[in-house]
Amino acid sequence: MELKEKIRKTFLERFNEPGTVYASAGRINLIGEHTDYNGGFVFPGAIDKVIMAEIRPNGMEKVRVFSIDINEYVEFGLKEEDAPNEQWARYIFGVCREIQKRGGVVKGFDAVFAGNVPLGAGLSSSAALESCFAFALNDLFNGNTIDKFELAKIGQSTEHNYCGVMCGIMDQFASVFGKKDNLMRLDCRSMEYEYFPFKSDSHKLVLVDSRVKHELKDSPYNKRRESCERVAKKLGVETLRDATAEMLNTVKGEITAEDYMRAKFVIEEKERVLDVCDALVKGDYETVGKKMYETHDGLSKDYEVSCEELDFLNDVAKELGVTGSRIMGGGFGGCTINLVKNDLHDDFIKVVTDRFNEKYGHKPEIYDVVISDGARKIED
Ligand code: GAF
Repeated sequence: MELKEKIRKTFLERFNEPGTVYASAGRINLIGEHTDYNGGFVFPGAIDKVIMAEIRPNGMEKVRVFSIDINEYVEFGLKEEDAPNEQWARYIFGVCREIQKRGGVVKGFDAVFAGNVPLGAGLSSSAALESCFAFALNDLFNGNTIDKFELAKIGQSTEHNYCGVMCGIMDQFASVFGKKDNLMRLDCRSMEYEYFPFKSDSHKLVLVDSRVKHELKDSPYNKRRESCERVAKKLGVETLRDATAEMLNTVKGEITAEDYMRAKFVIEEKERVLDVCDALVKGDYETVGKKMYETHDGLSKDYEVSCEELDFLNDVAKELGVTGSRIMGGGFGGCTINLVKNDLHDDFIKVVTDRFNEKYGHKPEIYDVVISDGARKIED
């Protein structure tokens, strides 16, 4: 059964009357990793995999919500002390609270949701969930008066204040602002952004999901951020966006070797995003791909957020002549994103699947990327 039909049917069974259906998307990121919380550039796009929810105000002071995928039902109130224990419900509770903290209105509602964004794959299922509810609650209770950037920030603050992940703005931004066939370059300092049409006749974007669990909470993600902040402080700049390789070298002896490697990666990565944008405009996919491999090396060796399986996927891609390949998202598992020539596409998928399976005893999931719209109302 299709996602929407499944949600409609379950909602009616549980709550008797229909509500309104909303969705928001997972994301990919072509390049610009761990740059968002350093005030740098990112280059994401929303994809055709979504979290979808049917929602209806219930006239009560509580939220009643059922997750089809987890097969769990949770109720919670709307005051700070009402926070649920279930992690998935905390995302929704956090969104409600963050809207209220900004002076927005949230009243009781019933909801059923499900999704096809693979969990823990680095495709931002949590941002899709937050953005779906932020968008819906803006529509249902606030007459769409909360602007789109604020909706993204509501998702980000939810991660910070209710889920323990000190993430940047990229995932929620992509999920809210995504536009079909377009990537977006976001300057995470000024928050200026630009759409870049991405429809190639010669190449495809392919995700290879190692199915190694990716969980940012309790992962060293927050530690990476702390390293960057320490170095920025040492350099007397607000974020590493304002740092250069020369500046970093002047403090090399005064910071730990680890902090030095983290900052070095971030400083190099912010330049790579700009280079990739220029190359894309010229249709120069070779340069785009070369930069993607450089990012992978940096994430693996300097930022140390890769793992054996992802390095293996990257090696196989390189060996097969894939134009570009790298670990995508926060790291510690999840997917590689691959820029693959059309005539190599089928062979690449076959060989990478077989070789990974041979080595690790399970097949990776393969997803062809379809760049799609972000948060939206699906049906009244
Ligand atoms: C995760 C975070 F949520 C993002 O903010 C970003 O830092 C990303 O990792 C790494 O680029 O997805």
